[in-house]
Amino acid sequence: MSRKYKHILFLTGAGISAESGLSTFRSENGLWNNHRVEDVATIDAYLRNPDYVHQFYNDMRPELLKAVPNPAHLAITELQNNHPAQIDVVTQNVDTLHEKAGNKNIYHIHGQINQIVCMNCGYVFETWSDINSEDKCEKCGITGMLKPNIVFFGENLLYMNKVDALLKSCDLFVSVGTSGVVYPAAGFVQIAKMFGADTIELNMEKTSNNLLFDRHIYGPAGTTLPALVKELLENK
Ligand code: BV8
Repeated sequence: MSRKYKHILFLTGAGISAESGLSTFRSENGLWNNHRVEDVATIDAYLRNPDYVHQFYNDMRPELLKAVPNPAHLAITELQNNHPAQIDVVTQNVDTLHEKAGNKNIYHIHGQINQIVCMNCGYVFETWSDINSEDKCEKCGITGMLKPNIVFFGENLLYMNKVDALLKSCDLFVSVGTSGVVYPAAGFVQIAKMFGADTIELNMEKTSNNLLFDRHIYGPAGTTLPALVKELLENK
């Protein structure tokens, strides 16, 4: 792959944050193994028992607040600072490790743990504190309509128009640390490929999507992504 890339798109998942000590979702001791997804990450669950869902995310916030980026996140900053291509980061992660690493052009398609949205007026604000169903929206004053600004199963993704344009324009699509089972993100590689991008998958193991990638690099992202960035900078 010695193409001179003009537009590189990263799609990241929980695996890129694993070496920062954050749990992934679908490994043996993953986030979902202690909870049924249906009980915490669906809009019905939230409407049925908002405080149970609030507690799940209230418990997650302190861990994500203190997490630090690892060499995988930092490698993207290195590439963005030294490669002439447009470089975008589409992440399924709700942590803020890409921001903490200094990455630019970040799109949190599944939302962010430190953002709250009012389901009455749509007001979005940032906080790392606990929220619960008694809290009032500071914009419209309504109580009990605040929700983590996280995309639950059955909800539409954020930034989809922008991401659609990025997928059609990129000439290199790099997936990092995602099992490729959650849609529509799992289908992004297909769109990029259809529009002519080279596709590379960095993961710990083969994923359900692997036939769609031209190249596979298995191993911890903290090691494999810096090596790929070095290769891209040698061919810029
Ligand atoms: C939608 C928020 C339209 C909560 C999340 C049937 C078939 C196909 C699709 C569907 C279907 N039924 C329903 C659907 C749609 C559904 C879906 O895809 N379901 C799947 C599970 C079957 N999708 C949706 O509902 C989406 N919305 O479609 O809207 C719509 C509208 C109305 C009605 C219907 C449809 C919404 C999807 C978003 C859901 N929210 N999270 C939270 O984050 O707390 S999803 C959740 O999974 C996270 O966001 C996470 O980011 C995402 C993907 O998980 P991964 O990041 O891939 O993590 P995972 O643990 O799975 O994998 C980690 C990988 O890293 C592993 O492969 C591992 O090997 C690797 N790894 C580990 N360590 C390392 C590493 N790699 C490198 N280095 C390491 N060190």
